[in-house]
Amino acid sequence: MKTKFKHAKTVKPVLCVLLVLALLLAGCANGGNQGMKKETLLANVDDRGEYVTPEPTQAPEEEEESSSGEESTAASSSEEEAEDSKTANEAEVVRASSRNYSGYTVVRMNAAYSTSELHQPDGTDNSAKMAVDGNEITSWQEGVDGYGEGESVWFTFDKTYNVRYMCIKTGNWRTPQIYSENTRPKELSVWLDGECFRVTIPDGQTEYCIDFQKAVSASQLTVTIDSVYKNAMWDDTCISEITLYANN
Ligand SMILES: [Ca+2]
Repeated sequence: MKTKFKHAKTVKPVLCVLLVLALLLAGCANGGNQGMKKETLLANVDDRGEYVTPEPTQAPEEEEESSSGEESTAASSSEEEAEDSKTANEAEVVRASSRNYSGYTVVRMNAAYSTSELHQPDGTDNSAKMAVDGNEITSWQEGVDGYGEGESVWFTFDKTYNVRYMCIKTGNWRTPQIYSENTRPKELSVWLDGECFRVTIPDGQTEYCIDFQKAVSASQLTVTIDSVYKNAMWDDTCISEITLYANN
């Protein structure tokens, strides 16, 4: 009898410990921040690894304001702000040589991704990282049928930067002849996190600078081909080099 009583006494604490462990495990499964962090860093990829166009950052702020009282006023003023910021996101495109980048930091890329890339028989690397390797000879080339309108390349940074300029060499800069034979993007959507800038890059083998007119806080860049110059021999659209300059 004594033994049975002792055994029953030790079972209760063990059950309690198991119950606490089960609750802790359930908490991790529901609110694990690790998974959310990773999802934020790779915001352009869904659960199946497919590309998703970034959403503007204004939306979450709108929800917070409307849920904190004075609902109709807060919602409408928030809508006006969102509309203002859409029209405010106009960047100036100028020759890269017309801006002074001294005092600015070159943004360091952590990783590069694209919706497609061209695989060539000779094994030339045309992946996304070729657009940020500091070498104008190499390039990212989209790999879908046609001109690649709607294809994207995107990059995550090593930290959050206040980005002011984006310099870009569109087309394939390997040689002037190869430049003229390959397709160049004309209109681009440039996303710095949730802020979108739609720009038109002039044709010609010249480096251009997208001046965002303000410092844009971002840890990720997405560039989408909206349209191209359709006067080349090949329909592979290329970007040879992208350099971002930040003031931090
Ligand atoms: Ca390159």
